[in-house]
Amino acid sequence: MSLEDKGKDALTGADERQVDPAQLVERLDALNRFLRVVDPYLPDNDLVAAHTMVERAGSRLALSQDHTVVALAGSTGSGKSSLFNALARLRLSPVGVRRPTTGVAHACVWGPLEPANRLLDWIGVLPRQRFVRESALDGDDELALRGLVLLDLPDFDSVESGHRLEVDRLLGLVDLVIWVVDPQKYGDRILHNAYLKQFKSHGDITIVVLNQADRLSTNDTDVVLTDLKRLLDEDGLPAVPTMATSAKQPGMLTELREALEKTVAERQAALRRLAGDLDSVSEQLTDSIGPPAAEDEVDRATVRQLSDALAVSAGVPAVAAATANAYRHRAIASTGWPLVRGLRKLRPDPLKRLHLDTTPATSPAPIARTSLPEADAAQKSAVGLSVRAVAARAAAPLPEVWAPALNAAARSRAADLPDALDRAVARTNLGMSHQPFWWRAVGLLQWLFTIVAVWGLVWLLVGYAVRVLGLPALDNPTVGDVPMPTLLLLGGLLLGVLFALLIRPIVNWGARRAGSHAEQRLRAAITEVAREYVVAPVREVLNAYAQAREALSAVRSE
Ligand SMILES: Nc1nc2c(ncn2[C@@H]2O[C@H](COP(=O)(O)OP(=O)(O)O)[C@@H](O)[C@H]2O)c(=O)[nH]1
Ligand SMILES: [Mg+2]
Repeated sequence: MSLEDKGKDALTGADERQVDPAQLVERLDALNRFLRVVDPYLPDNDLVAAHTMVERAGSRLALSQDHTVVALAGSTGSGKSSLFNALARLRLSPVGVRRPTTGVAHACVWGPLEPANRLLDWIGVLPRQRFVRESALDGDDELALRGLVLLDLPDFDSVESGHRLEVDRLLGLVDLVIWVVDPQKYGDRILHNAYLKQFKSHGDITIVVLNQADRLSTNDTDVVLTDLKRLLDEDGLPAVPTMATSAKQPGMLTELREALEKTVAERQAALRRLAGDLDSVSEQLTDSIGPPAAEDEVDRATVRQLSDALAVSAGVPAVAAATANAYRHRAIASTGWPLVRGLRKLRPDPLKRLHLDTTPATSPAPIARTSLPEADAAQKSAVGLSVRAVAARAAAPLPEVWAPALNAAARSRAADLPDALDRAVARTNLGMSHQPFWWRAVGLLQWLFTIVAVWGLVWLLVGYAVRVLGLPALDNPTVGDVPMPTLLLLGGLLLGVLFALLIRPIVNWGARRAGSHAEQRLRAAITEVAREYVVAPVREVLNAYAQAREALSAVRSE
């Protein structure tokens, strides 16, 4: 640091930071990104300040950066207008003898007016309140202030409430504020609480002057300045430059002029102001961002609980039971005793009754609809609870402001759920499209037994007819003592019945297996629906949270 710089630092006493414009723009972009990401999810009220900041910063950066807008602010009679005139060395702004004084700001531009006009349009200073301090008039005297745009603000404590609103508006736009206090009112509560404390992230663009110091002895000036510094310390502004000034006493403005010259030369005030705004806005936003949350925050157990509830509401147990019944029904219809088969086939198929196709899932089923009953109230409320549990699980590590968004996301597609579940059930391949090979084999055997029995019966009948008609008797072979036709008839019948009985447990076992296979496939389909309709929207919010978190840390990084 050069000697000259040291001198200047001693002059202002502030620990000033250098703001890199490129970095500032990066931080602003990050804030913009943050807002874009969180806008759909967080309450508008929490974001107003940030939105305003981004917009203001964009406008200010697009306007002249060669100009520094400095406002003189303070309470009625502190001497703002007098200081304004004294600094401009003109009689521009009416010095208040009557109250209330003017409610609009006056501006004085050092250098040509034209380039500053757009800036003043944006700030909202009426053209007729703009004055020019042409350096040409003063030779080199005013050259050091070229680029300064000085504003004389209305009184913040005016009896007209509109004045205060105008002050607040202007304080949000200017690059640097000189608070003008006088020996009587420097401790004013409103000044400290409503204004200076709110400017604590703007210490590097704040100067406090004790005006009317010509009315105090040097000693008293020191005492008041010390007390003023103590108050500023309490306001959270320990490092702001303070100085005694007088609008009346020639020479008592030198320190202030030098501070202004330095500010104008550095062209940093506008950037520092925006950086300070970014600091305080991002500080407020930190409440909305907590620890990192992984997208897979919704754990398996929670998803499982949800898909269980959905499965019940979609009638999965009923369909699984119907599949088992259908297996039994079809098995008996193909492996039973031919007569029993015929009777079986008269009864409806349990799956077809539910309009459940047995076609594999690969075949497109455009109007797939089951005729399962709608979920009842208890099932619906169980689904509601599990959906909320997903939201709650995802919300657990996040700050509370995110809970409503997660809840809304989890329920965003609730209305489409029943249809989606029904479609999923209808499209699931229940594994019932092919007849097992052994059914056919057993079926053939049963036919064989039946043919044998019928053969025996016919033989017996023919033998009987021969006897009745008195024809020469047939020579009936016997096996042991039993005649062959009887053996064939009884053997065929017995084998058929025995086989049917033996097959039963195997059919039952197969039915249970078919039921549980169907249930597994249905559950997989239901879990897909749960993921798509409930978990995915929640993940979207979690993803937004992660992006917002990253963006905010970029805003806060310096
Ligand atoms: N002695 C003295 N009087 C001042 C000084 N500054 C302003 N005044 C007087 O204080 C009164 C209010 O000044 P004015 O500039 O209108 O204050 P404003 O309300 O803050 O704009 C006027 O009568 C000024 O003459 C100063 O530095 N010394
Ligand atoms: Mg005034």
